[in-house]
Formats: sequence, C-alpha cells, structure tokens
Amino acid sequence: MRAANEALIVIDVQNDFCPGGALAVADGDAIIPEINALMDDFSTVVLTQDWHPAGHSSFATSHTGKTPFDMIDMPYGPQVLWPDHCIQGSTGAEFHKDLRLEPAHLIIRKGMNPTIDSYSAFFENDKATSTGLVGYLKDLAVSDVTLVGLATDFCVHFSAIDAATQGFNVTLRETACRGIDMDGSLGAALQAMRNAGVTIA
Ligand code: VGL
Ligand code: ZN
Repeated sequence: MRAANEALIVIDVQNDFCPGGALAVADGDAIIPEINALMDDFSTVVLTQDWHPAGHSSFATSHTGKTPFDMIDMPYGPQVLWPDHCIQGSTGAEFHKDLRLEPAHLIIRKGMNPTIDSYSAFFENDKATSTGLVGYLKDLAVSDVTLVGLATDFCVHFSAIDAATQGFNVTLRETACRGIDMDGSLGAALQAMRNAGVTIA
C-alpha cells in the first residue's frame, strides 16, 4: 500500500473506448488487469466517466456537413468532432464489465454541459469550469497522483497537464494507458506531458 498522499485516477475505462465501442481505442481493454491490480495499492481511487447528453456539441452529428475527426472552432478554442459516444445511460457509457468498481472512492462524471467538451478530470475544455476534483484531492491531503486509462492523447493527457498545473506530482503509467493517435497526437501528448513535468513511467 502506498502512502495516503497518493491517489490513483482511472480515466474513462468505458465500453465506448474499448474494442467494439463507438470511439474504440486499439487494445483499450488490455489495460484493465493492470489497473485492477494497481487499485489495491492506493488508499484513494478516483474513476472518471465521460457522460455526454445526446446531441452534445462535441459530436460530429450535431454539426451539419461535418464528419467524425473534423475540427471546428468553439468559443473556447479548437475542438475535434467525435462519433456519438458515452451518452448518459447508454451501454457505451458504462464502465467496462471487467473494471473493478468497488475500490473506487469517487466517480467523477464529465462532459455533461451540452456546449463544452471536457477531456480533463479537473476542468472542462474552457479551462475554467471545475469538476471539483482538485478540491476533493486537496481536502484529502493528496499531493501525488498516478494516471491510467483512456485515451492517452486526450482525456489522460489533459488530466495530467491540469494536475501538474494544480501543483500535484503527476505520474503517467504508460503501460496502463492506450491512445487514439490521430495525426501524431500520441507523440505530441507525451511530449507536452513531459514538458509540464509529468513523469512517464
Ligand atoms: C475522450 C474523446 C472524446 C477520452 C473522451 O476519454 O480520451 N476522447 N471524449
Ligand atoms: Zn467524450
């Protein structure tokens, strides 16, 4: 068991990001045994769940003439358009059946605002709207976070950068993450995380 100041944050291990899902990450389910084992080492375990209303503004289907993986400009900056995924209450939004849920202390749902996407476990893509996770972790005197999950280059990446910016010591456990890798986004994300002081383990 690690010290009480360390938390494990498990990002978006949901059906839609696993093989067969709407936004499947290659081998997304392969990380589950390692994550399940890691949970026993941490006294604080947080899961995140991408949780969009139908018709969310990050879906290509919400924009005429657009297809998945096109880019658009949102008021808060450039946004990738995704296939419809992780719709609230759908099977795709459920955690993968093999992921252990009973060790989780907190489940953070994100992406619920119809007009703002939310990759990070900490802040929506406007970089201003908090999910409350910083306050939760700081109240528990957590100073170090280990991040695992899906997808390395989107939700894990943005969570890692925000955690570092908020003053946490951040480790990305790369073997327990998988990426989408759209136009080199995986390499760019790893570099951006290193630049932000994230330890890639
Ligand atoms: C994610 C794209 C859209 C992720 C979530 O979990 O990385 N990516 N929504
Ligand atoms: Zn999403």
